[in-house]
Amino acid sequence: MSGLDDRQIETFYKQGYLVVENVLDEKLLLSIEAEYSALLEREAGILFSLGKVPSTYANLPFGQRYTTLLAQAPALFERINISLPLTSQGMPPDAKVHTGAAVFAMLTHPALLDVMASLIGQEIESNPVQHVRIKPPVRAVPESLAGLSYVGKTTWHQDMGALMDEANDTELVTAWVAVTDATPKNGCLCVVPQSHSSGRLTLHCPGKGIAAENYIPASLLAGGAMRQRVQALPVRRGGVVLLNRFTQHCALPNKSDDIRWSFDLRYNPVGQPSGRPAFPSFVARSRQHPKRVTTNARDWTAMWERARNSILSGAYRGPIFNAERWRKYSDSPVCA
Ligand SMILES: O=C(O)CCC(=O)C(=O)O
Repeated sequence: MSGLDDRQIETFYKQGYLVVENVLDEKLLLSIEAEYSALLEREAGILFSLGKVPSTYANLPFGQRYTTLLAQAPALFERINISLPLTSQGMPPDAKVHTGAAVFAMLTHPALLDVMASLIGQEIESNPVQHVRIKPPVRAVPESLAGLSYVGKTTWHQDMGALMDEANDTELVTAWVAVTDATPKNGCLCVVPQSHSSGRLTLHCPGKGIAAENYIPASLLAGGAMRQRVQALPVRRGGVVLLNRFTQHCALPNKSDDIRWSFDLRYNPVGQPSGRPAFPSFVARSRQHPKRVTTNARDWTAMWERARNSILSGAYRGPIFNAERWRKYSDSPVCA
């Protein structure tokens, strides 16, 4: 495939979302799975050597192994993420970000960038607001993690709600990549079609317990007309859901017996503020300045290492996440 056709582009602009099947090829998906298997093997070994788990569960298949380890060592979800933790209380000294070659190949995959180019042009920056979400069956999710969108369901929100004010005008597009098939049963995304046309909501409620999990209260969802209009977005492995930055969306709980695995990636035109200045953006494609393109995972890893060291050493003095942005609405009756 090479980008979107006119009808797809029109649908994206009209509806605020688009499901595109068959963007990423099987070879890439298998290499991502292999990379994560090796990562889990390493993390299981570390947890075992620290006495946090009684076994490395080496004989279990990937999904069951991850689910079992996570239930006993909840911090695991953060150690396999493709971004540093979002914290307003200081970065943990052992914070990690996974920057493997297969993930980098996904971020810069020509078919994915062609899709992006159809929407934001050929000068494309990879935005550091990006996550892996490997979600165990909801019945296996520890109570302490149920409210976290990395593990349990995801509450309604606009992606702009997670960015700092510097990115209010950034033309951000989310690319939600399915590694496993995503279905209503295992927790696919849902959107309110055309909700992007109302623009940026001035109110998200701060997450209960975890500030970064801010959400749109039901009464404010697309003018309250939510029930009639919500659309579930199933997509097959290798497919991508594209979201406008204002589109109101959520993800259902995983009521299946296996994991639901996705990556949410974001892109914006080169040079626009990312909304997360502590973390590194990189130029993924540029026709005007090809030399500025980051072409390998080693350089990308070095960017995250620098960001991490700069935050930990105190050299970076700005905020990582603006937890205060929505906290002022804590006492608002709509957030009760
Ligand atoms: O996959 C999920 O659970 C939520 C993803 C999401 O809401 C997003 O990418 O903005």
